[in-house]
Amino acid sequence: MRLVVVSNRLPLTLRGSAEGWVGEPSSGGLVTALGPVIQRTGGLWFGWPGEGPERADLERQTTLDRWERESGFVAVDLPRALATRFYQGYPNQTLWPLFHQFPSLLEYSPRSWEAYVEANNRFRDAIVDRLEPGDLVWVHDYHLMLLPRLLREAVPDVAIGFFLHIPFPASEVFRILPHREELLLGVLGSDYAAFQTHRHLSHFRSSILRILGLSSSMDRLFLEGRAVQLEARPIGIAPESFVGLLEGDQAVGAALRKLRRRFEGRRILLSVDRLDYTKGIPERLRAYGRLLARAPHLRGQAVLVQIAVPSRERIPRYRELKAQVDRLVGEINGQYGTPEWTPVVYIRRSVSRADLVALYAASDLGWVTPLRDGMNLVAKEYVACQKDAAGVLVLSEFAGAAAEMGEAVIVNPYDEERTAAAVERALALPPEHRRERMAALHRRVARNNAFAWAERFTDSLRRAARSRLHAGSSEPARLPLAEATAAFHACRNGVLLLAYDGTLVPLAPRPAEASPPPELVSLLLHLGAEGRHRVAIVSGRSRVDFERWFGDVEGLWLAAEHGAVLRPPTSHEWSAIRPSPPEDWKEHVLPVLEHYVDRTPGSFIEAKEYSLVWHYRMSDPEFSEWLSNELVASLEELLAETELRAIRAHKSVEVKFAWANKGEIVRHLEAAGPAPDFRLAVGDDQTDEDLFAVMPPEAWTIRVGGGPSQARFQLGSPGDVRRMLEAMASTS
Ligand code: ADQ
Repeated sequence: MRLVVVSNRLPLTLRGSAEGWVGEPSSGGLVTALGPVIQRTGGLWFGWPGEGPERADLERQTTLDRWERESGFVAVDLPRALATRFYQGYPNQTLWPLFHQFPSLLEYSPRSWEAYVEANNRFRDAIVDRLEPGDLVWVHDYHLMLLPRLLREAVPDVAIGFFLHIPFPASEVFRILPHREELLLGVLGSDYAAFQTHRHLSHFRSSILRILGLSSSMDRLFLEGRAVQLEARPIGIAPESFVGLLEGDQAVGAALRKLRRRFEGRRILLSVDRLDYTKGIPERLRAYGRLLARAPHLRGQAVLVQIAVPSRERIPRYRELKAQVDRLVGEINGQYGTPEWTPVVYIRRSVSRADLVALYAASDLGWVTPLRDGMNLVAKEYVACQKDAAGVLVLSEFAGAAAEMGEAVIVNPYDEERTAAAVERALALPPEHRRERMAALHRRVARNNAFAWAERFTDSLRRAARSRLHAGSSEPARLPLAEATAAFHACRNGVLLLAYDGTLVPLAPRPAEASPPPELVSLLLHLGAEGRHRVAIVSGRSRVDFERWFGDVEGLWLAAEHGAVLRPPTSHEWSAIRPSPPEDWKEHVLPVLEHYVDRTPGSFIEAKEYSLVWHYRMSDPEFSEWLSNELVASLEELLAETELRAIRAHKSVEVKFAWANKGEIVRHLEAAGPAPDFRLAVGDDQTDEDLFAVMPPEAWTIRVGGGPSQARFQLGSPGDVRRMLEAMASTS
């Protein structure tokens, strides 16, 4: 299987030089880990190759063609104006600050959103042109969150995975985002979506629940009849590309010796970051200032080496940060520096891999304190270079890396005083103690490396896509509309059983608000063709609701309370399917439900003749979902020896008689006329499964919304059901 990687940048950036167009390689762990897989599987890597020239350039195009031929790197060229609006717009000025929990830095304009959509579409077009059956497509990061869905729509069967490198924010923060629904649905176009940590994954799940109303389990969710697998899959580094240099490279050896000479007798504290406001550089510098203030013995001894690569310099916030860092470095060096000692050595550019490795190895302390970070690879690189050494890692609790690096000294970077104290303590730890911690960290970094990460991701993606293709019985197929319509048109005696809420009408926040529009009633009557076909609404609703909405209507069968009571089309009389049971059971169940109402603001009880329901549609979705499990468990215990059952439905728990189920009603309806030659049953929740279960195999059983079901077919929404019924009514 070919691996097709999609990331916003290609591993090579194209630059014009005196010798013509040249590709400058980027050296991230992503390229190191995925490059060999691309090579081995004859795969492709799609990405932007860097800014293009004003006018078409033949030589440039020839270079790009060669990249594609030789390395599988496919350039997705974006017109200049679009590229600028895209990179400086929605991803970096809207998503980046918001996902890192800086909502006050969020900038948004409709034009930047349009550029985001346009760029994602261009990626889709480039990929679709070159896809082959069996390809595994792996989409990376926040620049391309719409892409999985765009690809799914264009090539429904393709295997698509998505990995988010940056944090996914708490749902309260995420919901601020303009176009939040599109982003979530975009990602859910994939078969498998993975995040750096369980916390990010759980934020994603709660956003899906709160914004799209879709529940998920820990590791998957259903939508549109597909499963999307979810997982936390922390990225690793390629340790050999650091350790290898350390052990075998002469330049690194020389650099290391030079550093040791220069800083002899001193303690090196090292920070390496992109110059980004999420990395906590000013906070760190201030904490260092406090450290020097509180620990005079470190003056003249400690040196903070801060390396910061400028990035996104066209965005004003980044220019401000640069000025702020310059100022803070100046202040500390001015206040504490001596002719023999500079407290902060500040290097504001990219350093070579050799120099970086030497610095990592020579440092006594790795100071990695982002305010928020998806993972933070610097923490892992530092550990990789400290094999058998006694360096200590000071790590922010807000870096994804903290979830895996418990042996580090974990700090809250916003608390500068305590950070300073923690650094002071870390420097004072006995060497044996430091060595032990570092050894444990080192083993983990070596094991959860970039190769293992890539392999596990592709394995999970492959499995997720395979289970979608072979979903078999648990997942109904899409309804072949023309065929169903034709079968109905050809029949003489049809029986049509239709659930109400969530099937004929959308779910309403308050049950009383879900009244049927008049066109729906006439559509249903029309389908009945004056008694030729039996059309029944089969619902858990009470007969009071039915009376209010369908009181004067003649021509429809109405089954209320899941089929406990029935009203035939020609009469206004309801009859019970079984003799009325004594009502005293309610006295036992009601107090239990009331206890849950008291605990769950926004929830309420609906009392019907044959059942009691606890509704929590308007309550906090996560809390009430969790509480409903507890309720069902305690009801099951209470009702064990009775005819009553506790049933879960959409955002509700219902206590009803086991015999009052929708399956019972089928028998009654079939007996009420000639043997049917067409059967249709449409429903959307668990109680409708009783209906599907008693239908013969050739019946048209349809589940509305995703998820496993005994139905043969599925439709997406009540709107789709309406369109189907209209098609059936059109010539009947
Ligand atoms: P970044 O925000 O770029 O990545 P990080 O994980 O720290 O952050 O990676 C930075 C890389 O750049 C490291 O490999 C580091 O060695 C290198 N680097 C930084 N400064 C340098 C300098 N001055 N000279 C040379 N090299 C330098 C995003 C997310 C992270 C996530 C990664 C990977 O923001 O949270 O860890 O993707 O998923």
